Amino acid sequence: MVVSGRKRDLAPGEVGRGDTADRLGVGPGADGMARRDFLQLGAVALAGSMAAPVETAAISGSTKAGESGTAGRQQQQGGPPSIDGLVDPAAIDAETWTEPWVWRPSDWPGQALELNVVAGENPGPSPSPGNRFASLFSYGGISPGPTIRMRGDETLRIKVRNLLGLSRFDTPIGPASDPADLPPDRYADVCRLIAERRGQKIPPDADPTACATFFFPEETALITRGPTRAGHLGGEVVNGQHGAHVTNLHTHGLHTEPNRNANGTEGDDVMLRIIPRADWEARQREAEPEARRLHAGERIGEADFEHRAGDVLRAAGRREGQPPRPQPPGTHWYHPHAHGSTHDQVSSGMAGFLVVEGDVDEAINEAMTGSRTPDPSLKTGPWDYRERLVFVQRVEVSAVDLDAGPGSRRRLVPPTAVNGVRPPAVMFVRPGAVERWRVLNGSVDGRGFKRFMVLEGQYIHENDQLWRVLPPEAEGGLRRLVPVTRQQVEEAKLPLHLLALDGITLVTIESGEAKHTIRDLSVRNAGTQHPIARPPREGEDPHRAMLRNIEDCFRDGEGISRCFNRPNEVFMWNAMRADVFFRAPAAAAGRVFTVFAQEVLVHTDNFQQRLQIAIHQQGRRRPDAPPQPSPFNPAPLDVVLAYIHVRGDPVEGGEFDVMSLRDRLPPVPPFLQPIGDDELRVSAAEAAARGVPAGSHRTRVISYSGWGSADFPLIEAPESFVRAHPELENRSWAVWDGAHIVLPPGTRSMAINSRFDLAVNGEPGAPRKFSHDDHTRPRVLAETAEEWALYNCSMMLWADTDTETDPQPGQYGAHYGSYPLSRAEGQARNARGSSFQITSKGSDHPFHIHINPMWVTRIEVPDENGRLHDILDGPVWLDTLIIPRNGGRAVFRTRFADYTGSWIHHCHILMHEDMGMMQRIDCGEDPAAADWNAKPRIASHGASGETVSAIYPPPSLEQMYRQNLGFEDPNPTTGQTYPGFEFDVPIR
Ligand SMILES: [Cu+2]
Repeated sequence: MVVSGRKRDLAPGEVGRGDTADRLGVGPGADGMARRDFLQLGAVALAGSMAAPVETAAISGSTKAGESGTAGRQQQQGGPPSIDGLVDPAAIDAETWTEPWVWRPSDWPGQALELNVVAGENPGPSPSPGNRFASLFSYGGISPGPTIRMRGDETLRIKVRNLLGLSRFDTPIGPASDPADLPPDRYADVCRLIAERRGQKIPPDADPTACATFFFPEETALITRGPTRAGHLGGEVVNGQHGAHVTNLHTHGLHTEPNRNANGTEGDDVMLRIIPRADWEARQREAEPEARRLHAGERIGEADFEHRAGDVLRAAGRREGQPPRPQPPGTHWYHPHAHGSTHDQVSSGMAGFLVVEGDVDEAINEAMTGSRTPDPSLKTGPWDYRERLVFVQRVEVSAVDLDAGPGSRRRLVPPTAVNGVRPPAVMFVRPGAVERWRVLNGSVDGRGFKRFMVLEGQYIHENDQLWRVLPPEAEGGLRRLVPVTRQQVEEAKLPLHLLALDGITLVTIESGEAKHTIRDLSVRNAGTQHPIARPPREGEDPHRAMLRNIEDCFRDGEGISRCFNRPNEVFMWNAMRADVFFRAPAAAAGRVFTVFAQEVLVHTDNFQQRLQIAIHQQGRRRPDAPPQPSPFNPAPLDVVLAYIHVRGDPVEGGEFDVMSLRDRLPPVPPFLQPIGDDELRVSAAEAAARGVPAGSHRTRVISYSGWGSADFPLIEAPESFVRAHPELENRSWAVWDGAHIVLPPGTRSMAINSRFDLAVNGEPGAPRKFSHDDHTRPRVLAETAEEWALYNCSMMLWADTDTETDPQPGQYGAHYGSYPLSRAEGQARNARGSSFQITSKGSDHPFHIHINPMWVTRIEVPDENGRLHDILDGPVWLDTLIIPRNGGRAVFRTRFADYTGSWIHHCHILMHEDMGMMQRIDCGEDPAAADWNAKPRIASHGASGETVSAIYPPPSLEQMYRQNLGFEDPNPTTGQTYPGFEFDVPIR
């Protein structure tokens, strides 16, 4: 492949570099990982070869280090994997299930849990038992961190010490392209430069664009010639990955002080930056006085946190003459949240459970064991009841540390760990036993969306395929593996009961009264078929069949319901928790079950695009050509989480009716009472202060938007812009193939628009990246409630990828001149000509808000014509929700109780957050300073989509395109306006 001087020959429908990354699941809009991670990954597989195609290396990397559940076993490529060494749960003597150690504040009155942040720059075999890989960053060398169990009226003290070294990585200032998405000639320059610096020789016939290596920002800066800022000077006023060694602590799900406590300890303040001591020392050597100053929010080396859980609804308490109430019980978690290093640190395994215990647990414990406070990890009582903590996380197993040395900046495809151990571990249960599992999806990238379920039988996921283990055919023979279809998975699911989502015990409204409840998950959409599980018709090509299945998911409301609401499973996006009851059938002695997490597949457009590419390639292939890689590469990231072996005598208690626990649950506390319309209505005084009609409601509309960089649409920069900004060559524009093309931004275009009420403001302007003092930040009034409508403008684009018939000046990689079309229109054109494909993809953004939970009334997925369909069975308390892509909408109500000050909302694909998809919220006590929008009407769960759209108008395709393509980065030192000129929306 010739790369210099002329356009790289990319066959129509052939995937460019960007798509390779995407196929690995480390690609653009949908995924949390940077492109350089993918390139590192190639480096591992290639072992230094510069000439081998990245695609091949990457795919073999995926197979070697992917999601297989049985590390270290021999694999046969292509056929069934070997059965040798696969655990036989029936043949082992002891449970291998493990959980992190537990810290209870009540055991250590007045003392703090100490969390030491450490790094292994060259993580080797793990010091933790059972862990195949050590974490790069961790709390004290283990992952996950210790489990905190506390009561809802206790105070939690934590000391965080940052033992990491100097933050070295320099951050680009202002416009900067993604180094992995430069045009081929520039990209080749980067590769040559890196090879030179490492003393490597590139063979003359090698394709330098296949350089499977890590991009060093310093070296890239030489190519793009942009200014940078030294790592130890970073600060939170920078978007993009930076400050790799700065840390802090967020208590996810806790309702607590968001800023400093009165006694000087820290609250849940993510603007806090605990900088390494080495950063501080380096700053003292800087000439600039500003650098030598300690900024507000910075702490050197350590910080002391204090969370008073029992301070809930104190204002209401004062009014009623009641003391503050305890924090409602719930399964929460903690993790670092320093802007710029959030993805790297959390995905490295820095996280732990934070369980608040209380009346709900006592009621269940008493019913199950006779004791209100049994040891939750011991099987007790007539049903062998116990709790299990299930922390599921895709772990970045080695150096994603931007500051780690060259030798250690490698990584494998992230394996999924369960409680820090590469699964599957084995649990033992007796027939009829009942367990409560607190499941946490701690994955923070775009491939973390999972369907959690338990399957009848033993399975392994290997060679990109799920296999069921069957007993030997003959005496003395080996167990056998048979491949399993998606429909067989649907049929193998065991019943589950749901107690809580995001740690919050379910609340339902019965005859006007709020009640805690438990949901029997077997009844939801029972008897329907999952569109994706439908087998090909007689003689139908399997790829075409699967493409039709995916399209059917979005065909209409019924397709969406059948696709998103499945029986006996929990759809868990990033950061989500689910408390479920599992009951071993009474007649199950000797049987094996599998705890399983299946990738969601409809949470991005990646899978649909891959199928389109595969079908197009099939159509073009010569009969004698070698077979193409599977379009399912990377295969769905399905993970076997654990095995259950049912053994021993049946439990004494007999068959237990889990739903009977519903009647034992305590009343819903005031903090979790659903937010009624009256709470959204403003008082006369408040209406007067804001100058709005009395009887109005407080509302707000916010949009999340952005594309990845690997498949950013190809657009040309106007000549006037290029002439006016020669300094931005290779930073925001480049010459390629005779055209002036706009370069994909290194921070991607992820951004937020908090002025997106199109009824108030028909032209909402560009979205904005995070800046602490951004004037567009929402201002809310303490002790009131608001209704928020969220839109997701991250959308798919379509283009003809046959550049012979549709020449596109400047086309390279996966960048095409692309158009916003409805899904239906794009699919119709794809059916007419397979070179017309999805070329830029949208992503469902998991929206998370700190401090207060959300009473979520609607999560609406657009069908192929853009009509919105609510996938919620009923309103639910959550602290993280998905805003579905392509113009999807979520609506919630939230109260700003107890705390004033500042906190944030952000995307929980944490790479998106680091890149600026985060916004500060101010909560104050002056009604005139609040900036909600007044509305005569508000939404409800039961309302039609059209009714809600009349209140909160949805964006047009054109408006969505504008939100994704342009953004403002208002940071005072590093900001930019992208792309920097007026652009037209391409229509075709
Ligand atoms: Cu996101």
